[in-house]
Amino acid sequence: MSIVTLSEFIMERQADFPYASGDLSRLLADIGIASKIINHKVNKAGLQDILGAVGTTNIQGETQMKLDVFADNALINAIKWGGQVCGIGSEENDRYFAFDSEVHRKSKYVILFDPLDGSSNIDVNVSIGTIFSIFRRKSSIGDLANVNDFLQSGAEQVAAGYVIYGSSTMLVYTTGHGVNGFTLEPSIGEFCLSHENMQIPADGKIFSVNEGNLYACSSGVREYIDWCKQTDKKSGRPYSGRYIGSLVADFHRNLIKGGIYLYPGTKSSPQGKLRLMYEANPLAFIVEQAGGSATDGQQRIMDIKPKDLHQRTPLIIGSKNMVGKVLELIAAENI
Ligand code: P6P
Repeated sequence: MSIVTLSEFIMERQADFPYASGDLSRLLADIGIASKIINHKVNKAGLQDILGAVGTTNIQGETQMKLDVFADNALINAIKWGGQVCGIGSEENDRYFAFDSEVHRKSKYVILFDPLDGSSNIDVNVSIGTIFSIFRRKSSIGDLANVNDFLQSGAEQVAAGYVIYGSSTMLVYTTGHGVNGFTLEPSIGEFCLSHENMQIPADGKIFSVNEGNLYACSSGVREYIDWCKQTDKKSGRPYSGRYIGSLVADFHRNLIKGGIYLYPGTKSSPQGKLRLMYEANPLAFIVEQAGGSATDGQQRIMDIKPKDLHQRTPLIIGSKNMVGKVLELIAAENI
């Protein structure tokens, strides 16, 4: 079977965008470069002084791990050097960056990312991931990027993707024309097409939720998890609970096998834990392109009009029929 590298694939698919000048293609390639740099470090994490905390916290008050900060810098440097964006928003930085050079002011895109999601798993060698979301800027070409370039609903995304640093390293992305996965071939240092036109099964037998939070969740969510645990009449066995504690890893498994991931709101945190702009939105774009659904329990994730770069949202995402079942039970709790 002939090898198709990420760069070759991006260039081939550029024809999906009749007016594309190649900027988005170059931006996606820059992300691929940063991912290889991060992957190299993640694979060596246990051998270098790269584990553990930096001694600082991000805007969420979460302890910044050395690898978090490394990944953030790798992405910012690769993307800034590429010159394809006028601004960057990142989980690791309180405010967005607006790049003031002539090249960057003329760029068409902004990007938001979570440089290393699941960082609490870094020290215990569990899969972690990078998640990114790309918008066309709203401000005029030549101006500095402003906050409105970033605070766009997910439906406006032009591209989104994630990298999972697991038993193998994969980059999965969409530009609104389906979802394609690329596996890093270390011997040639290239991401190679391995999962073309990914589709999530409409049904699955896997639910991913932190059951420690369940009693604080709404009755509809609790009822759904209880339902999953009932013995299934046809197969004679209940669903399986699989929760890695790393969103990208749980999402990726469910994308391939079918399943649902839930991080709902709770009484103490009605907006849940996950961030809209660089976690929920990009994965929602991917899952919908793959035939699945993503909701906050009341509305489609990609319809949410953001008010803040780091705002949180409840997230229920995965196989269409499983998400539909949760929504039925949530709707019934208000009757
Ligand atoms: P909890 C990691 O911190 C993360 O953002 C997701 O990757 C993961 O699914 C979730 O939080 C785990 O959160 O509260 O269950 O430990």
